[in-house]
Amino acid sequence: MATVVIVGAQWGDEGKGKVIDYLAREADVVVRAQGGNNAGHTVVVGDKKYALHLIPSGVLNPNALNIIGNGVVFDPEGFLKEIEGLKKDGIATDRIKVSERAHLIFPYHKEIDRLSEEALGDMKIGTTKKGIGPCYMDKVERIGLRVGDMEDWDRFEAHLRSNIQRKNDIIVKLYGGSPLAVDAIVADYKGYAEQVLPFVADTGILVHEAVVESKKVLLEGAQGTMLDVDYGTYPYVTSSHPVSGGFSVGSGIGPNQIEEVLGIAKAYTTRVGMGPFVTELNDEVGNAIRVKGNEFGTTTGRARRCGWLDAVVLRYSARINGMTSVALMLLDVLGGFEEIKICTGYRYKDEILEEYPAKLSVLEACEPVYETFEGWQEDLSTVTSYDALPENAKRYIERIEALMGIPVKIVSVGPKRDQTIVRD
Ligand code: 2SA
Ligand code: MG
Repeated sequence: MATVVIVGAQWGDEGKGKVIDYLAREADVVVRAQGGNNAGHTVVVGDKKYALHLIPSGVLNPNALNIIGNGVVFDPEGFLKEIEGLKKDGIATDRIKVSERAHLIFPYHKEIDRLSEEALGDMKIGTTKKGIGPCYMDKVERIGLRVGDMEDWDRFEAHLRSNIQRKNDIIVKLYGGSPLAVDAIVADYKGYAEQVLPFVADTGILVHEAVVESKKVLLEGAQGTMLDVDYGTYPYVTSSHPVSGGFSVGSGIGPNQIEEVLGIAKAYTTRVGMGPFVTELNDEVGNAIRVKGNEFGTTTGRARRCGWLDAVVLRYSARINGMTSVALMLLDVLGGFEEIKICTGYRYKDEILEEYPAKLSVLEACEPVYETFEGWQEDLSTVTSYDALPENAKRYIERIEALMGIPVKIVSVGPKRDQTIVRD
């Protein structure tokens, strides 16, 4: 392992947390570069389950440096709660650094996220309501406040007061909501500043140095390719770039310094929130997958939509990310089905599409074209080598490799660290 990006190949929740934790045991540095605490990574160590949202999964490795990069939107309240939780479990939090350039999330971002979703009605995105989109909007509008700005308190406070006033105007006049209390927010952030500033650094330098010194650097993706603001199912996307290209900008290294792109794909497909999903199963099979795979959001607890594996998505995802290999997750969940399916193309009017369409109107009219595979009845959760997998499971994996044109290097058969098959 050198400098590796871990990227979600689908709509998030592919099991990235587990792979990151697995690789983070050998990593010197683990970096988050986009998104915020809308992410939810579940990591299982022994019998203990950790739900991480903002802090990189490498925090469970006592030797790794954990970096929240400049591309992240940073909610200090959420961050401090997570720190608190980790401390309670006896996990050291002194190896966490936060970029001074990361943009701060404020209560008005969350409030506007909520009100905007409400106003959209049937057209709502189904966001996590963590204020992610509104915070990135301010960043791009160039009125945002960054973590490092809290160091010059007087200047920060003046800017914050003016921002709250401006946002209150929007909350009241545009959405008919109630204005937020200015002094209370200022006081809260004064408290956060004291607690957060000791973590702050020019993190780009730290990542660069690690790369130059050939240390093992893991760039930890959140969400997934199909939620990318450019490449995902726009507008049903998040406001950042979860694709591999986003990691250079979001962490502060050059694109040529990223050596490997490991895509994480679930053995089936899920998404939370609204938007097109060609292989969605609104039936008993979909339900069975949801229950067996425990497909409920780590951040919001929402039931995830479930369906068969979509190789149109995976091929697209492999291309956009320049994926060099794949980790196939949650394969054990597919055990017990008589037959399982992979979607290899979309039927649209009289055509078969093999490339993922950009237009919602086309996507909504697409029907999946399936290849059907014989299932396996064996329980995979105790299988420790590729050879010991049932033939039908191997056939399924090898077909995925052929469809994506890259090797499946890791197969996961359960949430625990030792339920991981690594192929040479
Ligand atoms: P947002 O809040 O603006 O980023 O929402 C925009 C869309 O992005 C989706 N999104 C996610 N999809 C899957 N997993 C995510 N994280 C949590 C988890 C989700 C949860 O890991 O389980 O707990 O519900 C995540 N974060 C954002 C979101 O559903 C919208 O479709
Ligand atoms: Mg998740």
